Amino acid sequence: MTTSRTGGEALVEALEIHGADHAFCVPGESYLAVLDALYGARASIRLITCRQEGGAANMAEAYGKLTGKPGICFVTRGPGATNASIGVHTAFQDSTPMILFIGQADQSMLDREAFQEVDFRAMFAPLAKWSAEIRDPNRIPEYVARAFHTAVSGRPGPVVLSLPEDVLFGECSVPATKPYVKSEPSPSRADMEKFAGLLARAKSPLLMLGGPGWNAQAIEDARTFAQNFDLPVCTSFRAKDRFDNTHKNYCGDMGIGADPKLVKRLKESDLLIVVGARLGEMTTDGYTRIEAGRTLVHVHPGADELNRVYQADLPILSGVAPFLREAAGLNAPRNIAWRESTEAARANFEAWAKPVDAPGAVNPSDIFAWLNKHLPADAILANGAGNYAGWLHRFYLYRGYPTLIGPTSGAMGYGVPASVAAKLLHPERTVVSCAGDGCFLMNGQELATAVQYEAAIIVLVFDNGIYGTIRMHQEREYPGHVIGTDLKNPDFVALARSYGALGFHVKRTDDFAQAFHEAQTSKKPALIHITLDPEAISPTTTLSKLRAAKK
Ligand SMILES: Cc1ncc(C[n+]2csc(CCOP(=O)(O)OP(=O)(O)O)c2C)c(N)n1
Ligand SMILES: [Mg+2]
Repeated sequence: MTTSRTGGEALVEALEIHGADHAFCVPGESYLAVLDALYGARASIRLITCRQEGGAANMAEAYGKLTGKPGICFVTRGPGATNASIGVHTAFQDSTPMILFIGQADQSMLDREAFQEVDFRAMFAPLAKWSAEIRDPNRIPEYVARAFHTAVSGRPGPVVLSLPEDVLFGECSVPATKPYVKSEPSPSRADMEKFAGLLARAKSPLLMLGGPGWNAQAIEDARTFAQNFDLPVCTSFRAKDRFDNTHKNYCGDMGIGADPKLVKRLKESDLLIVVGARLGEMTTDGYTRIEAGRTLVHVHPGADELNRVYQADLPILSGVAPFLREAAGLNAPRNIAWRESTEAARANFEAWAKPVDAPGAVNPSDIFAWLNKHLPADAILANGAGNYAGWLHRFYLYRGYPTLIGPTSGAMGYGVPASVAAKLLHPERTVVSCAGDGCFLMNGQELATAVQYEAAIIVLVFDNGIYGTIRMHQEREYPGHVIGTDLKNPDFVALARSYGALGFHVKRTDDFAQAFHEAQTSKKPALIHITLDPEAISPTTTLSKLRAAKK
């Protein structure tokens, strides 16, 4: 039996063996040999052609978030790779498994600044978990196997592989790779004994959930553990779907603009148990929320994340799932000292998540309250960055996992492509993309991809005519000095229709239900343009209040 095949064929063969079922791309002549091999493999790998590499990379990233398997993205040399870099950055910050393959110039041309030549190893060194260039077609199975393993192991993240043209057209004669097997650290018995001891001595513990490596069993185990010990449970920045927000133990989101009462609880807790989350700038509000004096247990699958900023009293190198399996089996004391405190935490959260008054004819908090009532528990909500996301994350109640796909990197333009990937993976589920007017136009072109592949996403465009987040900071720091933050927008409804999607315009809160219902029953991609009063800048303040505050 001969093993001879082109480099392109060997690469796609390896993808099939490792279980890739989708790949997201913008084509380039630099990797025609891969495209041809994908033609041969079209029954097992669905190739999604996008309109901009930023869209393709974000889709691959969202695929990684939703499946725990590396999202696969193919792009061409310099211009393609630079466009795709945003998705790599997000995958890094979000610990998402992903592999970006880049068509590279022929090796005989390299180091002459050949057409679109970039040293991708150097370019992606600080952006990716690992970046490499394959120089010999016979080493393709080895590199691809390592790429899959690296992307999923420890703290997951993005891998970038550069593929010189001669390597793809060349001959590969080595045997095929074996499928990768994910290895995941578990807590030791000594870890769990120490942990049980700390819990037994605690008076006001708090459990914080987040990060990568979750699955249905881990979600279930987190609930069992929290219930058994009646722990108040919060989630880290953009991880609100790791615990049912309607559960009596859920007490809020430790993201941007977190509930001050929750922050106070964090500061006053004597035992903070962080499972899976990084203790990053957003979750700690600039490294201010966690102070010395409390006992910290930090569970994380990446050794480099433990003790990175905060010295843990008990650092546990473990995936979230194996840790929670053990934690769910711990025996709780009969009398739990903090039971009333947990009830109070829940009452705070319920008050915090109640709709608030807002200036203008559309109140975003009422929109999310409506979605709480009408979306199925498994609906997926995607978002990018902007103040509109503050309304979403304060008022929408996530009830299943995975249902939240939003970047901790704070990348605008993520929501539309991410929701396309989600709908392709879960055609039976409702998938809603939330965007600001600024955010939407950063990757709104992927509405064409949604139409092309019949991915019936529902895009909510919250249009306040400004880059709201920046205007908010501008008014606070330099009141009245408005520059660079006004937007003159297209007619979003006409734009959606020109793509072949449905378009609706919502000018009053009460119009939303009808528009959403029509979008949902149409089974077509749809955009709902929601006009907001720019004054409604956040649930806690208005632009004029901010301006007045400094004067
Ligand atoms: C790719 C990218 N570019 C710039 C920023 C900086 N930034 C953060 S939020 C924001 C404004 C978002 O505007 P919009 O989408 O209209 O939402 P709004 O804040 O108005 O609700 C900007 C420019 C960013 N986070 N990401
Ligand atoms: Mg805006």
